[in-house]
Amino acid sequence: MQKHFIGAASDLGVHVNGASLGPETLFDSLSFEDIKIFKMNRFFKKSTSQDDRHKNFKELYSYLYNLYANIINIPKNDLVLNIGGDHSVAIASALAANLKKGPLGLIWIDAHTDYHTLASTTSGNLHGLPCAVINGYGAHDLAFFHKAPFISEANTVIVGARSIDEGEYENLAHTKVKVIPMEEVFERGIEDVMKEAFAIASFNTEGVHLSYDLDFLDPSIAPGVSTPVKGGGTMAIYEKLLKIIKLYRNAIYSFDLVEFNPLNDIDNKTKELAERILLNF
Ligand SMILES: [Mn+2]
Repeated sequence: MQKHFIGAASDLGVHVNGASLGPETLFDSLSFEDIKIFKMNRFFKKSTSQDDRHKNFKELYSYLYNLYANIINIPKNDLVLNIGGDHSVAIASALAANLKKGPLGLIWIDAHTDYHTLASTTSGNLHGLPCAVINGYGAHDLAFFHKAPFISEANTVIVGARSIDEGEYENLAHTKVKVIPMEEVFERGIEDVMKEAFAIASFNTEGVHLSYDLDFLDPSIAPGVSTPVKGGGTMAIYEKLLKIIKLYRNAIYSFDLVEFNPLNDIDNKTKELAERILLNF
């Protein structure tokens, strides 16, 4: 089985710049053979208006469509490792994976739930929507290019959430998505939580799309992200999670590593953690 490293070099989904530099910075020091980087249109000027509730929508839509179309053409049984970029790029990777191999389950490791819709977002930053879009929840305008089924809410687990907006609570309350907040990760341990997550995501599915947002980790060990939230995964949790990913390797059909922002990194801390996650595959 061949591995394909995709550099989803876009930060169109977030008001902070820098996540678009993530893939190149990471691939710089690693010697992966099959790498393809998708850059943003360098002539496009990102929207910064506070009043813009759907920032960079058209540009992001075209970006995702192109990424999706490319991932679909990767042979079905090869492993796609999609490196962001902000988390909106997971819309392309997860839905392409579900089209090729579905029905898949979804495990979303993240400080945020990313469960806004175009109607509920208050910031207008579209990296706050991808988990909902992948479930086909609400108006999934960001994924009109995707005609095949979405990933079932009942097979979706969000792990590590500790920053959930009011609108997201309301959206999630209408779904069967299992949310395991960071507090619960500390209480039960990451092994127990991930065991449950894989059980839910694997139930009657053909595999799991695992989406790892680096802001799941505490900013003290991983400062190089765009939207850090205190109270996240410790170094011990990070190490355990590496082993868990290895243990469940066969259940993982495709993988995202997102939100690495080199401009916010300190002493390459985040870069080194991200590199080790990729080398783990
Ligand atoms: Mn996220």
